Amino acid sequence: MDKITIDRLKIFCNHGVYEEEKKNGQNFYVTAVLYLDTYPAGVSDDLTKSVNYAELCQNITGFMQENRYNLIEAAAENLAAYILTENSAIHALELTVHKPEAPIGLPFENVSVTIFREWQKAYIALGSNMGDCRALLDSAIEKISANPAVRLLKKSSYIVTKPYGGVVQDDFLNGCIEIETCLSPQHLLEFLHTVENEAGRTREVHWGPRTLDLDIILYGNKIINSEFLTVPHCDMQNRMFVLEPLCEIAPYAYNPVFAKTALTLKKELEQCIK
Ligand code: ROI
Repeated sequence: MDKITIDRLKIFCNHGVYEEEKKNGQNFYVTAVLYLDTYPAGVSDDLTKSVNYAELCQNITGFMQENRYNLIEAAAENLAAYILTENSAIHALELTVHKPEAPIGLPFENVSVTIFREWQKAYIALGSNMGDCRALLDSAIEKISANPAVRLLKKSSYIVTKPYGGVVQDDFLNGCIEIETCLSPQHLLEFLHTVENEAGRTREVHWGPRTLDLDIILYGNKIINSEFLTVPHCDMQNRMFVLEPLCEIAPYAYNPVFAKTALTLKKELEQCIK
């Protein structure tokens, strides 16, 4: 991807842990490497097809001066989210916050933090089999879309499905959405848990009835096996209630563990259950 770099934008502001830093302020410098496609602006010579770096520098300065953080990590994190959500042309961002006047009490040249954040495509499976299922799924999608760090790209139809997993319970209503997000997989998971909790989700019976279930099915082409999260979803290949709505909106969505598309996984599952 192409990039535009803003090098060491000087900003006087008041971030820091110590009272003196909060009161007196000091110089910070921001370096931002913006990853975007410069081709449309390159061939048209039209500023509206790119990022206006003068305007962005003003906005970065405003953000750094209007907000206060103890840590340069927090300043960088929040500034990155602000830049990515306010500028749809920027796909990814490497951001450095330098603090060369930090109160270290020893001779040093600079201290800085550098983070990389990007928009990624992800697929979320939705399910409900308690209460007004349709209203619960609609409201979940509304809440997900209202997060500035998420853009809703596609939404499948809802389908009624028989419960999978052996527990005797009511039929489910299932669907799937395609989103773009600049939340990390872990933060996306935490956000989805808050949406589930707001829908009154409790976790009583394993694989039992639920008001709302939101599962990350795919996140870019990342493979994640952490204590809290497995992506691609570890059982998606066996779940027609996931593959059918997924194939409706993204038949060529790619599962990097199996090196297969959603459509191939669905065809294979259809063969299995025939
Ligand atoms: N079965 C169906 N049909 N739909 C679901 O959303 C669903 N979700 C689950 C279990 C209980 C495994 N079974 C399901 O989590």
